[in-house]
Amino acid sequence: MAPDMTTDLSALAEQLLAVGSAAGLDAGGVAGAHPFDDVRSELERRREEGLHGGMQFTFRNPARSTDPGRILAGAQSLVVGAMRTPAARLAEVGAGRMRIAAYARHDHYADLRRSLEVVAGRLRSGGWRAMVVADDNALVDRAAAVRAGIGWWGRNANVLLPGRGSWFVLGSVVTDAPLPPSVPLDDGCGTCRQCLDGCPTGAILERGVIDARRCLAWLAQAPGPIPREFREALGGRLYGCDECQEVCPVGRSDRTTEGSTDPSADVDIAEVLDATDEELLDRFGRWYIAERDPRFLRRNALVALGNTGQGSAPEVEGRLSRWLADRDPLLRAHAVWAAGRLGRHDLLVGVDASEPEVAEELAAVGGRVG
Ligand code: B12
Repeated sequence: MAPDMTTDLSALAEQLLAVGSAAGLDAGGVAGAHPFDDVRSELERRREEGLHGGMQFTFRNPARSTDPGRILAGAQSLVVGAMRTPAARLAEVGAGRMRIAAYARHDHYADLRRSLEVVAGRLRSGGWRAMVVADDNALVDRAAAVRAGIGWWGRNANVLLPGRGSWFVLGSVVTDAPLPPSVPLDDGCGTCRQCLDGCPTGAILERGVIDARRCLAWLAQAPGPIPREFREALGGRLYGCDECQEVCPVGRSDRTTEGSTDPSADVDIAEVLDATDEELLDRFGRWYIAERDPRFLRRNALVALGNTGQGSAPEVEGRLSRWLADRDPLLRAHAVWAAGRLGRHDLLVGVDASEPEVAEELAAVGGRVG
């Protein structure tokens, strides 16, 4: 079907934003679909400097992830949408529990894509072509949101919405409709640097530049061992880290305490450690889990056990003993660390140290190799 050129394109843009809002989007804007050349060079620079910490995502092919024309040939515009997630709760999680970052407690991306599909449907019904992308490696979502005037680049690298903060997931409809773009916003961070000072590991190197090798959100997702120097800072986190958003003053008054009563905000360490692979993937499989291997969630749970457990409690001793005897050297090594941190060096006698990573952990905690 040929596009309906009788509708004025400004009116169409307004209609699309209204349709998006009615479909559940909390903010929207329109941007041109020309390549994000500055982001491309930034992705390449950070990759060269190792700041990506081995991540693939948008770093894998920056020429592709910064060019909407690769998603839809002849792309002219992006209709960008933001959907609110809960604001993380401000209180600490209880003993024996692990914290889940606000954006990961529910499938907000599915809701976002559904709303964007409604917008895409409106475009298609007018004869235009339209494709939805959200949290897909094909497009740099934050750059699209900034260009569409939804928010500004926060110092913590997140897109900050005026008066509301960064508790939003972002996505776009790529279309060949030449819509008039929205007006980008001015910077709203001013001289504030609470996120730089508040990041538990100093991962925000300078304005908007995250060193993923230090970022707890990435360390909790990345494969391999959690570097020892960051294990205490990981605290009781199972997935994601909200610290640089929690300390941000933008939208603080708009923040609810819904997280404190949300049953999906945290989970028992024991539940994670005792669950089968299948149970873990059933429950958390929509997350990015390296190699789709739930052992990395157990690895995080062992770190949380070491950070928050009571070394003298019989159930903690039981779990430590169970994982100190596990066949997987990654998990045995993290159990060694947890036992050491809880002062249970007595449990380390006889731990199988035939793999170097376990022997190294034992040496680091001063445990005896039996
Ligand atoms: C890789 C990735 C990560 C990585 C790396 C994050 C990073 N900062 O690079 C890890 C795993 C650490 C991560 C963590 C988080 N992420 Co993430 N992540 C992504 C992903 C897949 C790609 C991001 C990317 O391309 N980064 C590469 C770098 C180069 O881009 P950038 O950080 O945006 O850098 C720009 C700024 O520095 C900007 N800039 C900064 N200051 C200034 C000043 C001026 C004047 C200008 C012009 C530019 C500028 O220039 C850079 C280039 O554009 C996107 C989804 C997607 N497809 O886009 C989600 C995404 C960015 N993540 C998101 C979220 C929610 C998070 C977390 C909050 C989740 C959590 N609670 O744990 C944290 C926040 C950590 C943080 N402070 O960044 C949301 C962003 C929401 C928002 N409001 O901004 C996204 C968009 C997912 C989505 N679709 O909603 N994430």
